[in-house]
Amino acid sequence: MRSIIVGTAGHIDHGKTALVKTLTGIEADRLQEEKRRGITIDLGFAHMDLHAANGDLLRIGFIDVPGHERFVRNMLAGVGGIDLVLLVIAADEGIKPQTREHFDILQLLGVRHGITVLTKADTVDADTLEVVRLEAEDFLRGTFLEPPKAPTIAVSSLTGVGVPELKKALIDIAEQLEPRDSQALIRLPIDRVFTMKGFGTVVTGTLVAGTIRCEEALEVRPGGRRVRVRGIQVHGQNADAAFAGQRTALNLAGATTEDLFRGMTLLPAETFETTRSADVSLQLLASAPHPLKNRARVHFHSYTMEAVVEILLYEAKQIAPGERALARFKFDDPVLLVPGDRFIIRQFSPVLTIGGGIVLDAATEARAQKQPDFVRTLLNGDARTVLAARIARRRQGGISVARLVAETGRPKNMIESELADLCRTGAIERVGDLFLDKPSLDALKLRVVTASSDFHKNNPLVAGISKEELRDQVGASSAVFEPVAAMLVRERKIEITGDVVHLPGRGVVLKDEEAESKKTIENAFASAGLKVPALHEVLAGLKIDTARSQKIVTLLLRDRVLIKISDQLVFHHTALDALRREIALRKAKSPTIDVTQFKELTGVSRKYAIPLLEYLDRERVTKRVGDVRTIV
Ligand SMILES: Nc1nc2c(ncn2[C@@H]2O[C@H](COP(=O)(O)OP(=O)(O)OP(=O)(O)O)[C@@H](O)[C@H]2O)c(=O)[nH]1
Ligand SMILES: [Mg+2]
Repeated sequence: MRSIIVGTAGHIDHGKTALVKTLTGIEADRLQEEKRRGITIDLGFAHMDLHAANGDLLRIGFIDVPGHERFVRNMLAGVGGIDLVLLVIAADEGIKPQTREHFDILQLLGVRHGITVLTKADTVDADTLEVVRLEAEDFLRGTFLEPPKAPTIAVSSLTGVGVPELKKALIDIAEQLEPRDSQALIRLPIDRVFTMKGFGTVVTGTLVAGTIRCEEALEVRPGGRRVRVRGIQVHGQNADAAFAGQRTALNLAGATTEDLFRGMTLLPAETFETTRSADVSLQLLASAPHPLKNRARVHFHSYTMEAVVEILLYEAKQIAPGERALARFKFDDPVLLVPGDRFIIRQFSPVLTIGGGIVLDAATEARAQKQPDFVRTLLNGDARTVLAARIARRRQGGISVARLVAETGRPKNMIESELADLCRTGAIERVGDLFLDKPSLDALKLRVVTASSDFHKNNPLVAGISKEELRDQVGASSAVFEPVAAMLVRERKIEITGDVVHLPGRGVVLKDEEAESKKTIENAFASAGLKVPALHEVLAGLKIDTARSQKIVTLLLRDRVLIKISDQLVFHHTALDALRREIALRKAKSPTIDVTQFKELTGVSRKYAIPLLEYLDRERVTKRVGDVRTIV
């Protein structure tokens, strides 16, 4: 069974609702006020089944929109998800302002299929009908509704004239439509929220992409509330699943009617992010009354959502009526947008549709500055080129598959297969869980090697640069740095010893007398046990100058050959290890030790005993309690 969504469009009172009723038998005007005033105010819904030529069932959902100029914003909430439009023109009135405005909107939203319906055919004679037909033909020239590519059918909802032809035209067009993508990520812009007795919260909308099943966990954006699908209805009938292109009602657990509004979107959980800015391709209608200036504020409509937006033009100071330009939109509040989304802009006062366009990028946080070359690639490039550009934009930061899914709104498996292609061509590379473009990765690798080599030059007596310092210097995240360092090790560009990075074959290069001095210092302390000499005395006995001998000490401390426990006292690590062992042995005899006992145990004077005990406290070998220490 195929499902398609048909929208009505056209001026007030031209017979849209009457036409939907004639086709489906359903009265789409459901509000009291609509019935009283005889006009449509909000969206109306109806449906019918037809049989395609091959006998297949065709389920047609109708979205009936209001024609009144005051309710264009409601019309906008309905037309975002339609496959096909019935442009309604009353034979007794011809083309009127909202015929034009609705038709502008349909074109800006990229609607590509439709039928022009000349309604109220019973109210005019054949000549007048012919005049209106010519007027319509003129109006539609060069558009997706240009006859004879798209049919024009005269209908009377009163007499039923033209209704069979209209149904046949609907079937013909429905058969040519590309089915919507049920494999894509779920996207349901909410158009109604209400409670149903015995069920609780119900939302409705046109499922523009994906498949929703019962019990599915979904997310509402903006806000991020998690909900569970308790029940599904498609065109008023219970269903196990709703597929892209269907009018869908969902009974939701996890949210009340106060939490949900028209304009919110239901999405797969933890997949998308909202944004406060987006880069777009914008077109100003030829009928717009003024040029659009940089920094103008306008109403923004996309699917069922509306917002206020400030327009920052990319290059021009203003856009003239009829022109296109790249722009960055700044939203007052976070919105959910995905590349490829169509939108409409309307000026504030008087409220009037002035333009629209297509969202190119909603992940503008990746670059605070405008990004003209990148945006042009998004506008003109194929899916793979766009993906490569999205990766390159992140430079050495890289980007994960999950982030690419969120940025593009495209399913994971498609992204992964394109990533595999790009990796094969060498344009991008996998780095841990992230993907980097080749030039950024090469530049980062070079920086790591250069920084390591510079460190050796500036610190000849140190084994190498610590990993963390190196990572900081090259400005990489741990997620990128670790795998890149591992790559460089495999490529024999660097070596890593413990936490220290150095170039292969490099490390500390000591001159002969320095090496000899190092041994002298080490021996002096190793043989002293706990009764260590003063460091300055040891250094004074060396053949090298103080600056160099200090560097050697730094090196010994860094490698933890010597350990400094106070400003004055330095010990060889073997002496301290032995001390720990002795303290541990003592614990078997006594759980505590005081200063006097410590002096006896180690044979050191008070001058050494106090700093040593304080060191042991810091090391959590002992714990001071008043005058004694417990052995931990
Ligand atoms: N004679 C005649 N009257 C019609 C026909 N279609 C609609 N009407 C009448 O025209 C009036 C307006 O029709 P609606 O269907 O409510 O018009 P609409 O386009 O839905 O109006 P809005 O939703 O307010 O924009 C009603 O009084 C209808 O009875 C028709 O084919 N023939
Ligand atoms: Mg109506």
